[in-house]
Amino acid sequence: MLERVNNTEDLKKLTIKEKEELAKDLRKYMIEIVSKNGGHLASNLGVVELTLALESAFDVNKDKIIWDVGHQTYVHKILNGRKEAIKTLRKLNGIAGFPKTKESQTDCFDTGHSSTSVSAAMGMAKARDIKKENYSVVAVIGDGALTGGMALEALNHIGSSGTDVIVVLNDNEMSISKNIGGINMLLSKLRARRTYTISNQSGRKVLDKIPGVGPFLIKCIRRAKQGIKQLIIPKMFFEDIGFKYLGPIDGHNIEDMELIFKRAKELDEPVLIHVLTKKGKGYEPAEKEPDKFHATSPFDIDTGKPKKEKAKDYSKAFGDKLVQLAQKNKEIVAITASMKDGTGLTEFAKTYPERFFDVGIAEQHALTFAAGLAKEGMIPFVPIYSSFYQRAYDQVIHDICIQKLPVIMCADRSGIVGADRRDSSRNFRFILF
Ligand SMILES: Cc1ncc(C[n+]2csc(CCOP(=O)(O)OP(=O)(O)O)c2C)c(N)n1
Repeated sequence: MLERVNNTEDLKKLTIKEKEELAKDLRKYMIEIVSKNGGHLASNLGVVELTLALESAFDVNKDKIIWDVGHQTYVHKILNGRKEAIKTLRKLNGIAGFPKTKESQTDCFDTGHSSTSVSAAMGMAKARDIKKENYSVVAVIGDGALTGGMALEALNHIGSSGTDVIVVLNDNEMSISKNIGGINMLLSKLRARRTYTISNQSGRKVLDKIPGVGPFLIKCIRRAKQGIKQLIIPKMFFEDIGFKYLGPIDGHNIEDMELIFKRAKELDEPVLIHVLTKKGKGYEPAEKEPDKFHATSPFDIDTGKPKKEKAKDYSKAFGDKLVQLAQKNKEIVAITASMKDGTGLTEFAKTYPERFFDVGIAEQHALTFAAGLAKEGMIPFVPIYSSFYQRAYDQVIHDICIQKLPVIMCADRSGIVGADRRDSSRNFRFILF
C-alpha cells in the first residue's frame, strides 16, 4: 500500500480498509528505518492513524497543521514527498527529524521546543481572518506538551476570542515518562468516559444526512440520544474556557477521526478534539517501554535491544553523584522539567521521591520554584538541556541571579550533540554559564 501512496491526494483515494493497511506498512517502514538510524519511534507509532485521518480530512497544501514539538512527524513527512528521504534521518546531510518549513511547504511551522503550536495556530488563524482568507488551522498537541505554560496561555487567548482554531489533543498519557500534574488529572477524568465511536452508530447517519451540517452540528448533537451526547461534555475545563470539547475519540480509528475532523472544520469557533492514542502502538517493545523508545539509538527489531550498549555519559555521572551528595545533605532537592531520564535523575527520583519534583514541561516554573525553595534554605539542583534553558532566561536572571539565590543550575548537553544535529534549534546548543 505504501508503494501506491506518494502524497495526500493518493491517500484521499483510499478506502478506510486500505488506509488501515497503509498504517501497517507505515509502522513497518518506520521501525526498519529507526532501528538502523535511531530516532523518535514511540510517538510516531502512536500517531499513524491520527496523521492519516488528519491529512485525509484537511488539505495539507492549504490548511495549516502545526505539530507541537514535531518529533512525531515522520508519517507526515513520508506522506508528503519524503518517503525516500526519511531513510537519511540522523545522517549527514539527511532530512530533519522535526518539521522544517524549508524542507516542505506542508511543514507549515518549525517546531522542536515544546508547547508552541497553539500560539502559532492562533497567529495564523488571526492572519487568515484579517486577510479574509479561508483555511483551517489545526494545532496537534500532546498531553505532555499541554503541561507547558505557553500552551495554556494560548488556550486562554483563543478561548475568549472565539477564533476558529482546532486543537487536536493527542493524549497518550505520556510525556517522555508518565505524564504528571493537574491537567493530567483532568484528562484522566475525561479518558475514563466511554470512548465516543461514530462508525456503525445511528448517530453517524444523523450527522451524515444533514446538509451543511457544520453550524448545526452542536444543535444536532444536543438533540440526539445517548452516544452522540457524549461529544460534548458541558462544564468541563475546556468548555468553560471557551472551547467546544469533542471526545474522547479512539485515536486508532481512522474512520471516526476523519468524520469528526470534517465536522470540526465546519465549525466557526475554537474546538478541542480529545484523541486517545497509544504511544509505541504496533511494536511490542515500544508499547511496553514507550519512554525508552521515545528517542532511541539503533536497535535490534526482534528483541528491541539497543545495538550498542549505552556508555556512561555525563548525565548519568551527574545523577550518580547527586544521589551520593543528597544522602549527606538533606537539603538537596532535584527538579526536572519532564526529563527525568534524559537528565540522569532516575536514580535520584527512586531514592528520594519526596525530594524529587517533575514539574511537567515547565522550565520557567521549574526555575522560579527552585528560587522559592532556595530562599527558604533548600539546595535545589535543576538540570535542563541547554537548549531548553533558553526558555527560562528571565527566571534565571530575575528570580535567581539578581537575588543571588543558591540554585544549582546544570546545563545538560551543552555543545554539539551529534544525534540531534538537525533537530530544531538543537544544532545551536551552547554553554550557558
Ligand atoms: C521546552 C522543551 N522542554 C523539553 C522538551 C523535551 N521533550 C520532547 S518531547 C517531550 C514529551 C512530549 O510529550 P507529548 O507532548 O505528550 O508528546 P508524545 O511524545 O507523548 O506524543 C519532551 C519533554 C522539549 N521538546 N521542549
